[in-house]
Amino acid sequence: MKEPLVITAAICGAEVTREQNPAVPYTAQELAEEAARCFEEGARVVHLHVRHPDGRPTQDREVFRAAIGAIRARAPDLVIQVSTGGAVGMSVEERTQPLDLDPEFCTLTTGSVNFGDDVFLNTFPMIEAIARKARARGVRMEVEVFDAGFVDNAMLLVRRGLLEPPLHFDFVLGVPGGMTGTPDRLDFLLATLPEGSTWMAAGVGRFELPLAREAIARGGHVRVGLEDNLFLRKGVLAQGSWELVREVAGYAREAGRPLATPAEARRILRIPARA
Ligand code: KMH
Ligand code: ZN
Repeated sequence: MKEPLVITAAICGAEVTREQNPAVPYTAQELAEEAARCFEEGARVVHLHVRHPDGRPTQDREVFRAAIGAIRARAPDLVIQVSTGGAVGMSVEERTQPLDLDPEFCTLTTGSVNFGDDVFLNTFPMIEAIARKARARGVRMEVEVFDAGFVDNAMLLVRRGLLEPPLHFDFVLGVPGGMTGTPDRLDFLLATLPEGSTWMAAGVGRFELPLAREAIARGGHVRVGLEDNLFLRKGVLAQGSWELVREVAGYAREAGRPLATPAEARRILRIPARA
């Protein structure tokens, strides 16, 4: 049997707005509603950012606490992955607040990258501080790869004792300023992966759905959602991240990949069971 597919839903992000797509959730209740719908469509992980009620991104611990509580109430089996990336320009202290809540899973970006007209800054001292805090609290990390050297940087952190293999990688491809989202870029990154790693692909913008198919065909996992892409098809806004999850679940069916159960998703991602 083929490896079950883990779909992550990136439902909110820090950059996309309701002006661009009215389905972008901001409040705890909206995030929970969207997360639950994504779970029903087959997502097993929600990649979580939070917002102030007016849509401004924040990494405030209490805003995360409210969102996580609301999501757990609606979809108790869903893995909640908190962002430590936040929005460009945030400090490490700001970005790492959700780790205080002992989440199951978090992100760790292992390099800096041009991000549109901005820079998503992750110096080694910043990366190490985030990894140290996650490690100290026993939070499983997903390495976010926006550009070619980020896998090598992650291996440097392994040598420094801050990350423990086998690692799990997310190739976020198609950000203007980072690596583009074509199959040859995916293949390049896969060739650099250390033995035993798990991985998924998150195509940005028009790369999202084509890259999902490529990842499924190569035995990887997939992230989709409004954080990365607002459209179901050219010119057609997605009604929510759940619709993008539904689309990918259809690709999995066509490819003969079963969708992971919540328990399988935790096993595949090596997320320890928590009390
Ligand atoms: N919002 C981006 C600048 C993450 O969540 O860990 C960073 C980001 C990565 O979204
Ligand atoms: Zn994110």
